[in-house]
Amino acid sequence: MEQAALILIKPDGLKKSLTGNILTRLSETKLEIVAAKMARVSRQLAEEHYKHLKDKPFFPEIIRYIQGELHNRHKVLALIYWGEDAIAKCRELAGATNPEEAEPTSIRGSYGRITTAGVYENVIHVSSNIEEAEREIKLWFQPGEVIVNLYPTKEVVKKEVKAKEWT
Ligand code: IDP
Ligand code: MG
Repeated sequence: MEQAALILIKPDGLKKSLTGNILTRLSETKLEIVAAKMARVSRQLAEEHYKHLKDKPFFPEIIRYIQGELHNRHKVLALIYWGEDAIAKCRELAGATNPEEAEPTSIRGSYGRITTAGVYENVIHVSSNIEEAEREIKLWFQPGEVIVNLYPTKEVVKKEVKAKEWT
């Protein structure tokens, strides 16, 4: 089934200059990239993204991690991969959540680590199922930033919205 997956190259992936390597690995899937952008991660976005982990003891640390506080890189590269079995294919290449348990040749197995504070720094986020992918994609991207119509949209007229234009 054709589906979409949200991929984030996390701040450690950016700081370690792994973007090229990770995208090369993901290109093995032959999936299509249908959206990509650098994104700042507000506390609100981070907490919403990881809301299913709110009660975990490591929650405050992963919020700091995804916001770039641990690496002094306050951004992530967000992409949407689209195609046949996109989620399973990307998760397979990413490897297990715990980088020590991940297949050594997987992205997380190759580049991840566990910090002394116990955070799994695993360089990449991949949506875990179709429902989560839809929730996450709607959180990270506006419809106009995606070059295919993934989910139903509606037209709205926006009045007096402050926006920046090139001078
Ligand atoms: P996933 O990223 O493989 O889908 P999730 O359970 O959604 O795994 O966890 C989100 C992120 O939180 C992980 O990618 C990892 O960075 C961190 N994390 C998950 N479980 C632990 C843990 O037990 N200790 C430390 N960090 C964790
Ligand atoms: Mg997850």
